[in-house]
Amino acid sequence: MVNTTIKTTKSQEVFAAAQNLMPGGVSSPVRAFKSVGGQPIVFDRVKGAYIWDVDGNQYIDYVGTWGPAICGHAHPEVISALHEALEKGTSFGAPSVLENVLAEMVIAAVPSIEMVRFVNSGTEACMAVLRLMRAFTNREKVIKFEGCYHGHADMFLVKAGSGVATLGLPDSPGVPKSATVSTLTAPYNDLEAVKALFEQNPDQISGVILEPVVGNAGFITPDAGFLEGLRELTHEHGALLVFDEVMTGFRIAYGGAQEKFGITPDLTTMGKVIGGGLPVGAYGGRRDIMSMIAPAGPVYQAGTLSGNPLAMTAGIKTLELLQKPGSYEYLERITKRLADGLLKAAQETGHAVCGGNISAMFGLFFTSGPVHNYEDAKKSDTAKFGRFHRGMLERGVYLAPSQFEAGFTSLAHTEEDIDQTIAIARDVLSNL
Ligand code: KE4
Repeated sequence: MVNTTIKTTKSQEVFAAAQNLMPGGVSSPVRAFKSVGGQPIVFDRVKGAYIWDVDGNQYIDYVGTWGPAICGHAHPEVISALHEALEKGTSFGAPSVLENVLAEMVIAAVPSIEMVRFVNSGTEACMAVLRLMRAFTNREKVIKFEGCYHGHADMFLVKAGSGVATLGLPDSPGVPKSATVSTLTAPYNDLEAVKALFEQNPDQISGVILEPVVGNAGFITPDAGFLEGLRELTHEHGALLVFDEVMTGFRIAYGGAQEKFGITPDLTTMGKVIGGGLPVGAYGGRRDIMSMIAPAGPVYQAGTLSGNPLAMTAGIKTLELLQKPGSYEYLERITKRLADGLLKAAQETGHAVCGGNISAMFGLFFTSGPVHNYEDAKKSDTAKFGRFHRGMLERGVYLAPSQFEAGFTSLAHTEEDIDQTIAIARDVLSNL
Protein backbone atom coordinates (compact mmCIF):
# COMPACT_ATOMS: atom_id res chain seq x y z
CA MET A 1 0.00 0.00 0.00
CA VAL A 2 1.29 3.48 -0.83
CA ASN A 3 2.46 5.31 2.27
CA THR A 4 -0.39 7.37 3.58
CA THR A 5 1.58 10.55 4.07
CA ILE A 6 -1.27 13.05 4.31
CA LYS A 7 -3.01 14.14 7.51
CA THR A 8 -6.76 14.62 7.13
CA THR A 9 -7.86 15.25 10.70
CA LYS A 10 -9.68 18.49 9.99
CA SER A 11 -11.37 17.07 6.88
CA GLN A 12 -12.67 14.18 8.95
CA GLU A 13 -14.00 16.52 11.66
CA VAL A 14 -15.74 18.80 9.19
CA PHE A 15 -17.18 15.90 7.18
CA ALA A 16 -18.45 14.16 10.33
CA ALA A 17 -20.31 17.32 11.32
CA ALA A 18 -21.60 17.75 7.77
CA GLN A 19 -23.24 14.34 7.84
CA ASN A 20 -25.49 15.50 10.67
CA LEU A 21 -26.51 18.59 8.74
CA MET A 22 -26.88 17.45 5.11
CA PRO A 23 -27.85 14.06 3.65
CA GLY A 24 -24.57 12.15 3.24
CA GLY A 25 -22.76 15.34 4.30
CA VAL A 26 -22.71 16.68 0.76
CA SER A 27 -24.56 18.98 -1.59
CA SER A 28 -24.26 16.46 -4.45
CA PRO A 29 -23.98 12.65 -4.07
CA VAL A 30 -20.87 11.89 -6.12
CA ARG A 31 -18.81 14.13 -3.79
CA ALA A 32 -19.29 11.67 -0.91
CA PHE A 33 -16.69 9.20 -2.28
CA LYS A 34 -19.20 6.37 -1.72
CA SER A 35 -17.94 4.25 -4.59
CA VAL A 36 -14.22 4.75 -3.96
CA GLY A 37 -14.32 4.35 -0.19
CA GLY A 38 -12.75 6.48 2.46
CA GLN A 39 -13.78 9.97 3.34
CA PRO A 40 -13.79 12.94 0.99
CA ILE A 41 -11.31 15.71 1.65
CA VAL A 42 -12.80 19.06 2.57
CA PHE A 43 -11.61 21.87 0.32
CA ASP A 44 -10.26 25.09 1.79
CA ARG A 45 -9.25 26.86 -1.44
CA VAL A 46 -8.40 26.27 -5.09
CA LYS A 47 -6.08 28.06 -7.53
CA GLY A 48 -5.00 27.14 -11.06
CA ALA A 49 -4.52 23.37 -11.25
CA TYR A 50 -4.39 22.93 -7.49
CA ILE A 51 -6.54 22.29 -4.43
CA TRP A 52 -5.66 22.85 -0.77
CA ASP A 53 -7.72 20.97 1.83
CA VAL A 54 -8.54 22.15 5.34
CA ASP A 55 -5.51 20.26 6.66
CA GLY A 56 -3.23 22.19 4.32
CA ASN A 57 -2.55 19.31 1.91
CA GLN A 58 -2.08 20.29 -1.75
CA TYR A 59 -3.39 18.26 -4.70
CA ILE A 60 -3.16 18.38 -8.47
CA ASP A 61 -6.81 18.59 -9.50
CA TYR A 62 -8.35 16.61 -12.39
CA VAL A 63 -12.00 17.27 -11.52
CA GLY A 64 -11.99 21.04 -11.93
CA THR A 65 -15.31 21.37 -10.06
CA TRP A 66 -16.68 18.85 -12.64
CA GLY A 67 -15.71 20.90 -15.67
CA PRO A 68 -16.11 24.67 -15.14
CA ALA A 69 -12.46 25.29 -14.16
CA ILE A 70 -11.10 24.77 -17.69
CA CYS A 71 -8.98 27.94 -17.43
CA GLY A 72 -7.74 26.90 -14.00
CA HIS A 73 -9.44 27.62 -10.70
CA ALA A 74 -9.88 31.26 -9.59
CA HIS A 75 -8.25 32.66 -12.71
CA PRO A 76 -7.05 36.19 -11.83
CA GLU A 77 -8.83 37.73 -14.81
CA VAL A 78 -12.11 36.03 -13.86
CA ILE A 79 -11.73 37.09 -10.24
CA SER A 80 -11.02 40.72 -11.08
CA ALA A 81 -13.93 40.84 -13.54
CA LEU A 82 -16.17 39.49 -10.76
CA HIS A 83 -14.90 42.07 -8.26
CA GLU A 84 -15.84 44.80 -10.73
CA ALA A 85 -19.27 43.27 -11.41
CA LEU A 86 -19.94 42.83 -7.68
CA GLU A 87 -19.84 46.60 -7.16
CA LYS A 88 -22.85 46.88 -9.47
CA GLY A 89 -24.90 44.24 -7.66
CA THR A 90 -25.22 40.46 -7.61
CA SER A 91 -28.60 39.94 -9.25
CA PHE A 92 -30.98 42.12 -11.24
CA GLY A 93 -33.92 39.91 -12.18
CA ALA A 94 -34.12 42.13 -15.23
CA PRO A 95 -32.45 42.36 -18.65
CA SER A 96 -28.76 43.27 -18.60
CA VAL A 97 -26.18 43.96 -21.31
CA LEU A 98 -24.10 41.08 -19.99
CA GLU A 99 -26.73 38.54 -21.10
CA ASN A 100 -26.51 39.92 -24.63
CA VAL A 101 -22.72 39.66 -24.54
CA LEU A 102 -22.62 36.02 -23.41
CA ALA A 103 -25.50 35.09 -25.73
CA GLU A 104 -23.62 36.58 -28.71
CA MET A 105 -20.48 34.66 -27.70
CA VAL A 106 -22.35 31.34 -27.42
CA ILE A 107 -24.17 31.88 -30.73
CA ALA A 108 -20.91 32.84 -32.44
CA ALA A 109 -19.16 29.79 -31.01
CA VAL A 110 -21.65 26.95 -31.41
CA PRO A 111 -22.52 26.08 -35.03
CA SER A 112 -26.15 25.09 -34.47
CA ILE A 113 -27.22 27.79 -32.00
CA GLU A 114 -29.24 30.69 -33.42
CA MET A 115 -30.91 31.62 -30.11
CA VAL A 116 -30.10 30.75 -26.51
CA ARG A 117 -31.82 30.86 -23.11
CA PHE A 118 -29.78 30.99 -19.88
CA VAL A 119 -30.77 28.97 -16.82
CA ASN A 120 -28.93 28.05 -13.60
CA SER A 121 -27.82 24.45 -14.12
CA GLY A 122 -27.44 21.69 -16.65
CA THR A 123 -30.43 19.94 -15.10
CA GLU A 124 -32.62 22.94 -15.77
CA ALA A 125 -31.32 23.18 -19.34
CA CYS A 126 -32.10 19.52 -20.04
CA MET A 127 -35.54 19.73 -18.40
CA ALA A 128 -36.44 22.74 -20.54
CA VAL A 129 -35.08 21.23 -23.74
CA LEU A 130 -37.20 18.10 -23.29
CA ARG A 131 -40.34 20.22 -22.81
CA LEU A 132 -39.40 22.16 -25.94
CA MET A 133 -38.77 18.98 -27.98
CA ARG A 134 -42.20 17.69 -27.03
CA ALA A 135 -43.93 20.99 -27.78
CA PHE A 136 -42.25 21.48 -31.15
CA THR A 137 -42.92 17.95 -32.42
CA ASN A 138 -46.17 17.40 -30.55
CA ARG A 139 -44.77 13.98 -29.60
CA GLU A 140 -44.15 12.72 -26.06
CA LYS A 141 -41.46 10.05 -26.21
CA VAL A 142 -37.73 10.67 -26.03
CA ILE A 143 -34.72 8.39 -26.57
CA LYS A 144 -31.76 8.58 -24.20
CA PHE A 145 -28.80 6.23 -23.86
CA GLU A 146 -27.90 3.92 -20.97
CA GLY A 147 -25.25 5.52 -18.81
CA CYS A 148 -25.82 9.03 -20.12
CA TYR A 149 -26.75 11.60 -17.50
CA HIS A 150 -28.86 14.66 -18.28
CA GLY A 151 -29.34 16.01 -14.77
CA HIS A 152 -31.70 14.78 -12.09
CA ALA A 153 -35.12 15.67 -13.56
CA ASP A 154 -37.61 12.79 -13.23
CA MET A 155 -37.86 11.85 -16.89
CA PHE A 156 -34.11 11.44 -17.27
CA LEU A 157 -33.57 9.17 -14.25
CA VAL A 158 -33.78 6.05 -16.38
CA LYS A 159 -30.56 4.03 -16.62
CA ALA A 160 -28.75 7.26 -15.89
CA GLY A 161 -25.04 7.70 -15.43
CA SER A 162 -22.92 9.83 -13.08
CA GLY A 163 -23.97 9.62 -9.46
CA VAL A 164 -26.89 7.28 -10.27
CA ALA A 165 -24.46 4.78 -11.80
CA THR A 166 -21.83 5.48 -9.14
CA LEU A 167 -24.22 4.63 -6.33
CA GLY A 168 -25.67 1.70 -8.28
CA LEU A 169 -29.15 3.09 -7.77
CA PRO A 170 -31.93 1.28 -9.65
CA ASP A 171 -33.00 4.73 -10.81
CA SER A 172 -34.65 6.69 -8.08
CA PRO A 173 -37.59 6.23 -5.71
CA GLY A 174 -39.99 9.13 -5.91
CA VAL A 175 -39.95 9.17 -9.71
CA PRO A 176 -43.48 8.27 -10.80
CA LYS A 177 -43.87 5.73 -13.61
CA SER A 178 -45.85 8.37 -15.47
CA ALA A 179 -42.70 10.50 -15.64
CA THR A 180 -40.51 7.85 -17.21
CA VAL A 181 -42.97 5.83 -19.28
CA SER A 182 -42.11 7.99 -22.30
CA THR A 183 -38.35 7.73 -21.82
CA LEU A 184 -36.95 5.05 -24.12
CA THR A 185 -33.35 3.85 -23.77
CA ALA A 186 -30.80 2.25 -26.05
CA PRO A 187 -27.16 1.21 -25.58
CA TYR A 188 -24.73 3.98 -26.56
CA ASN A 189 -23.19 3.50 -30.02
CA ASP A 190 -26.02 1.13 -31.04
CA LEU A 191 -27.73 2.59 -34.12
CA GLU A 192 -29.72 -0.59 -34.75
CA ALA A 193 -31.35 -0.30 -31.33
CA VAL A 194 -32.31 3.31 -32.06
CA LYS A 195 -33.68 2.33 -35.47
CA ALA A 196 -35.81 -0.38 -33.80
CA LEU A 197 -37.19 2.11 -31.25
CA PHE A 198 -38.27 4.44 -34.06
CA GLU A 199 -39.93 1.53 -35.89
CA GLN A 200 -41.73 0.36 -32.72
CA ASN A 201 -42.89 3.89 -31.86
CA PRO A 202 -43.86 5.43 -35.22
CA ASP A 203 -44.48 9.20 -35.12
CA GLN A 204 -44.30 9.15 -31.28
CA ILE A 205 -40.67 10.07 -30.60
CA SER A 206 -39.93 13.77 -30.16
CA GLY A 207 -36.20 13.26 -30.40
CA VAL A 208 -32.94 11.73 -29.27
CA ILE A 209 -30.81 13.32 -26.55
CA LEU A 210 -27.26 12.20 -25.85
CA GLU A 211 -23.86 13.14 -24.58
CA PRO A 212 -21.92 13.37 -27.89
CA VAL A 213 -18.90 12.20 -25.90
CA VAL A 214 -19.95 10.37 -22.74
CA GLY A 215 -18.50 11.54 -19.46
CA ASN A 216 -21.07 10.09 -17.06
CA ALA A 217 -20.42 6.39 -17.56
CA GLY A 218 -16.71 6.97 -17.55
CA PHE A 219 -15.18 8.39 -20.75
CA ILE A 220 -16.81 6.79 -23.82
CA THR A 221 -16.34 8.17 -27.33
CA PRO A 222 -18.83 7.86 -30.21
CA ASP A 223 -17.99 5.11 -32.72
CA ALA A 224 -17.36 6.26 -36.27
CA GLY A 225 -20.71 6.91 -37.93
CA PHE A 226 -22.74 6.87 -34.71
CA LEU A 227 -23.47 10.60 -34.52
CA GLU A 228 -23.99 10.83 -38.29
CA GLY A 229 -26.37 7.86 -38.07
CA LEU A 230 -28.42 9.56 -35.36
CA ARG A 231 -28.63 12.71 -37.45
CA GLU A 232 -29.96 10.70 -40.40
CA LEU A 233 -32.41 8.66 -38.31
CA THR A 234 -33.87 11.73 -36.59
CA HIS A 235 -34.26 13.54 -39.92
CA GLU A 236 -35.89 10.45 -41.43
CA HIS A 237 -38.44 10.16 -38.59
CA GLY A 238 -39.21 13.87 -38.16
CA ALA A 239 -37.57 13.85 -34.73
CA LEU A 240 -35.07 16.26 -33.18
CA LEU A 241 -31.42 15.59 -32.42
CA VAL A 242 -30.28 17.12 -29.11
CA PHE A 243 -26.65 17.25 -28.00
CA ASP A 244 -26.26 17.51 -24.26
CA GLU A 245 -23.00 19.49 -24.23
CA VAL A 246 -23.14 20.46 -20.57
CA MET A 247 -19.83 18.64 -20.14
CA THR A 248 -18.37 18.72 -23.68
CA GLY A 249 -19.36 22.31 -24.52
CA PHE A 250 -16.31 24.57 -24.89
CA ARG A 251 -14.19 21.63 -23.62
CA ILE A 252 -14.01 19.23 -26.56
CA ALA A 253 -13.53 22.28 -28.81
CA TYR A 254 -14.53 25.93 -28.58
CA GLY A 255 -17.64 24.97 -30.58
CA GLY A 256 -18.13 21.78 -28.58
CA ALA A 257 -18.42 18.21 -29.80
CA GLN A 258 -20.65 19.34 -32.66
CA GLU A 259 -17.77 21.38 -34.06
CA LYS A 260 -15.28 18.55 -33.43
CA PHE A 261 -17.41 15.93 -35.19
CA GLY A 262 -19.09 18.21 -37.75
CA ILE A 263 -22.65 17.28 -36.76
CA THR A 264 -25.41 19.90 -36.51
CA PRO A 265 -27.98 19.05 -33.82
CA ASP A 266 -31.31 20.87 -33.63
CA LEU A 267 -30.90 21.81 -29.96
CA THR A 268 -27.96 21.89 -27.55
CA THR A 269 -27.74 22.09 -23.78
CA MET A 270 -24.76 23.66 -22.04
CA GLY A 271 -23.48 24.39 -18.56
CA LYS A 272 -20.29 24.21 -16.49
CA VAL A 273 -17.69 26.06 -18.64
CA ILE A 274 -20.14 28.78 -19.76
CA GLY A 275 -20.57 29.80 -16.13
CA GLY A 276 -16.84 29.84 -15.45
CA GLY A 277 -17.51 28.42 -11.99
CA LEU A 278 -20.73 30.27 -11.27
CA PRO A 279 -24.18 28.70 -11.77
CA VAL A 280 -25.06 28.90 -15.45
CA GLY A 281 -26.84 26.44 -17.72
CA ALA A 282 -28.19 27.19 -21.17
CA TYR A 283 -30.10 25.67 -24.03
CA GLY A 284 -30.24 26.85 -27.59
CA GLY A 285 -30.61 25.91 -31.22
CA ARG A 286 -32.72 26.56 -34.27
CA ARG A 287 -34.56 29.89 -34.16
CA ASP A 288 -37.86 28.30 -35.27
CA ILE A 289 -37.71 25.97 -32.27
CA MET A 290 -36.36 28.41 -29.67
CA SER A 291 -39.01 30.96 -30.64
CA MET A 292 -41.54 28.69 -28.95
CA ILE A 293 -40.07 29.56 -25.53
CA ALA A 294 -42.08 32.04 -23.41
CA PRO A 295 -42.61 34.89 -23.67
CA ALA A 296 -41.89 34.66 -27.41
CA GLY A 297 -43.98 31.50 -27.58
CA PRO A 298 -46.15 29.26 -25.42
CA VAL A 299 -43.54 26.91 -23.87
CA TYR A 300 -43.00 28.04 -20.30
CA GLN A 301 -39.62 28.11 -18.55
CA ALA A 302 -38.41 30.65 -15.99
CA GLY A 303 -35.79 31.32 -13.29
CA THR A 304 -35.18 34.02 -10.68
CA LEU A 305 -31.40 34.03 -11.01
CA SER A 306 -31.15 33.11 -14.67
CA GLY A 307 -28.72 35.39 -16.52
CA ASN A 308 -27.54 37.11 -13.34
CA PRO A 309 -24.71 39.58 -13.88
CA LEU A 310 -22.11 37.74 -11.77
CA ALA A 311 -22.59 34.42 -13.56
CA MET A 312 -22.66 36.13 -16.94
CA THR A 313 -19.42 37.96 -16.09
CA ALA A 314 -17.61 34.75 -15.11
CA GLY A 315 -18.85 33.04 -18.27
CA ILE A 316 -17.85 35.90 -20.55
CA LYS A 317 -14.34 36.14 -19.11
CA THR A 318 -13.87 32.36 -19.26
CA LEU A 319 -14.84 32.18 -22.93
CA GLU A 320 -12.59 35.15 -23.68
CA LEU A 321 -9.68 33.28 -22.12
CA LEU A 322 -10.51 30.16 -24.14
CA GLN A 323 -10.52 32.19 -27.36
CA LYS A 324 -6.80 32.89 -26.97
CA PRO A 325 -4.98 31.24 -29.91
CA GLY A 326 -3.48 27.86 -29.06
CA SER A 327 -5.74 27.12 -26.06
CA TYR A 328 -7.22 23.93 -27.46
CA GLU A 329 -3.96 22.73 -28.98
CA TYR A 330 -2.42 23.07 -25.51
CA LEU A 331 -5.32 21.25 -23.83
CA GLU A 332 -5.09 18.39 -26.36
CA ARG A 333 -1.31 18.12 -25.96
CA ILE A 334 -1.18 17.96 -22.17
CA THR A 335 -4.26 15.75 -21.83
CA LYS A 336 -3.02 13.27 -24.42
CA ARG A 337 0.32 13.21 -22.57
CA LEU A 338 -1.56 12.44 -19.35
CA ALA A 339 -3.88 9.78 -20.79
CA ASP A 340 -1.07 8.03 -22.69
CA GLY A 341 1.16 8.17 -19.62
CA LEU A 342 -1.48 6.72 -17.30
CA LEU A 343 -2.34 3.92 -19.73
CA LYS A 344 1.34 3.08 -20.25
CA ALA A 345 2.03 3.06 -16.51
CA ALA A 346 -0.97 0.79 -15.90
CA GLN A 347 -0.06 -1.63 -18.71
CA GLU A 348 3.60 -1.78 -17.59
CA THR A 349 2.50 -2.60 -14.03
CA GLY A 350 0.29 -5.42 -15.26
CA HIS A 351 -3.20 -3.96 -15.18
CA ALA A 352 -5.91 -4.42 -17.81
CA VAL A 353 -6.87 -0.89 -18.80
CA CYS A 354 -8.29 1.12 -21.66
CA GLY A 355 -9.19 4.77 -22.14
CA GLY A 356 -7.95 7.92 -23.74
CA ASN A 357 -8.80 11.59 -24.22
CA ILE A 358 -10.45 14.07 -26.51
CA SER A 359 -9.10 17.55 -25.85
CA ALA A 360 -9.36 18.37 -22.14
CA MET A 361 -11.55 15.36 -21.24
CA PHE A 362 -10.08 11.95 -20.45
CA GLY A 363 -10.86 8.64 -18.81
CA LEU A 364 -9.40 5.30 -17.84
CA PHE A 365 -11.24 2.02 -17.25
CA PHE A 366 -9.76 -0.95 -15.36
CA THR A 367 -10.82 -3.38 -18.04
CA SER A 368 -9.09 -4.37 -21.25
CA GLY A 369 -12.11 -3.08 -23.14
CA PRO A 370 -12.88 -1.74 -25.63
CA VAL A 371 -15.65 0.20 -23.91
CA HIS A 372 -18.36 1.19 -26.39
CA ASN A 373 -21.26 1.54 -23.94
CA TYR A 374 -22.36 1.39 -20.32
CA GLU A 375 -22.52 -2.43 -20.23
CA ASP A 376 -18.89 -2.57 -21.30
CA ALA A 377 -18.00 0.10 -18.73
CA LYS A 378 -19.60 -1.95 -15.96
CA LYS A 379 -17.12 -4.75 -16.65
CA SER A 380 -14.44 -2.51 -15.11
CA ASP A 381 -12.84 -3.47 -11.85
CA THR A 382 -14.45 -0.70 -9.79
CA ALA A 383 -12.88 -2.00 -6.57
CA LYS A 384 -9.45 -1.57 -8.16
CA PHE A 385 -10.48 1.90 -9.35
CA GLY A 386 -11.35 2.72 -5.73
CA ARG A 387 -7.92 1.62 -4.50
CA PHE A 388 -6.26 3.56 -7.32
CA HIS A 389 -8.26 6.67 -6.48
CA ARG A 390 -7.33 6.45 -2.80
CA GLY A 391 -3.67 5.82 -3.56
CA MET A 392 -3.52 8.83 -5.88
CA LEU A 393 -5.34 11.02 -3.36
CA GLU A 394 -2.89 10.11 -0.60
CA ARG A 395 -0.06 11.10 -2.92
CA GLY A 396 -1.59 14.47 -3.81
CA VAL A 397 -3.56 13.78 -6.99
CA TYR A 398 -7.32 14.44 -6.97
CA LEU A 399 -9.26 12.30 -9.48
CA ALA A 400 -13.03 12.06 -9.93
CA PRO A 401 -14.25 9.76 -7.13
CA SER A 402 -15.99 7.30 -9.43
CA GLN A 403 -15.19 4.95 -12.29
CA PHE A 404 -18.30 6.34 -13.95
CA GLU A 405 -17.04 9.87 -14.33
CA ALA A 406 -14.56 11.56 -16.68
CA GLY A 407 -11.39 13.51 -15.86
CA PHE A 408 -10.74 17.12 -16.77
CA THR A 409 -7.58 19.14 -17.37
CA SER A 410 -7.19 22.90 -17.66
CA LEU A 411 -5.02 25.59 -19.22
CA ALA A 412 -3.38 25.88 -15.79
CA HIS A 413 -1.98 22.31 -15.80
CA THR A 414 1.69 22.25 -16.73
CA GLU A 415 3.75 19.46 -18.30
CA GLU A 416 5.46 19.14 -14.90
CA ASP A 417 2.06 18.54 -13.26
CA ILE A 418 1.29 15.90 -15.87
CA ASP A 419 4.65 14.13 -15.55
CA GLN A 420 4.43 14.21 -11.74
CA THR A 421 0.93 12.71 -11.94
CA ILE A 422 2.15 9.89 -14.20
CA ALA A 423 5.08 9.14 -11.90
CA ILE A 424 2.79 9.00 -8.86
CA ALA A 425 0.34 6.81 -10.78
CA ARG A 426 3.12 4.38 -11.70
CA ASP A 427 4.04 4.06 -8.03
CA VAL A 428 0.42 3.60 -6.92
CA LEU A 429 -0.31 1.11 -9.70
CA SER A 430 2.75 -0.99 -8.87
CA ASN A 431 1.47 -1.29 -5.30
CA LEU A 432 -2.20 -1.78 -6.17
P1 KE4 B 1 -26.01 20.11 -13.35
O1 KE4 B 1 -27.47 20.14 -13.01
O2 KE4 B 1 -25.23 19.23 -12.38
O3 KE4 B 1 -25.39 21.50 -13.51
O4 KE4 B 1 -25.87 19.45 -14.81
C1 KE4 B 1 -26.42 18.17 -15.05
C2 KE4 B 1 -25.69 17.52 -16.20
C3 KE4 B 1 -26.31 17.44 -17.43
N1 KE4 B 1 -25.69 16.89 -18.50
C4 KE4 B 1 -24.42 16.41 -18.39
C5 KE4 B 1 -23.78 15.80 -19.60
C6 KE4 B 1 -23.74 16.46 -17.14
O5 KE4 B 1 -22.49 15.94 -17.06
C7 KE4 B 1 -24.38 17.02 -16.03
C8 KE4 B 1 -23.73 17.08 -14.65
N2 KE4 B 1 -22.47 16.42 -14.52
C9 KE4 B 1 -22.18 15.90 -13.22
C10 KE4 B 1 -20.81 15.21 -13.29
N3 KE4 B 1 -20.83 14.04 -14.05
C11 KE4 B 1 -22.20 16.94 -12.17
C12 KE4 B 1 -21.54 16.55 -10.87
C13 KE4 B 1 -22.54 16.29 -9.79
O6 KE4 B 1 -23.63 15.73 -10.07
O7 KE4 B 1 -22.22 16.63 -8.64
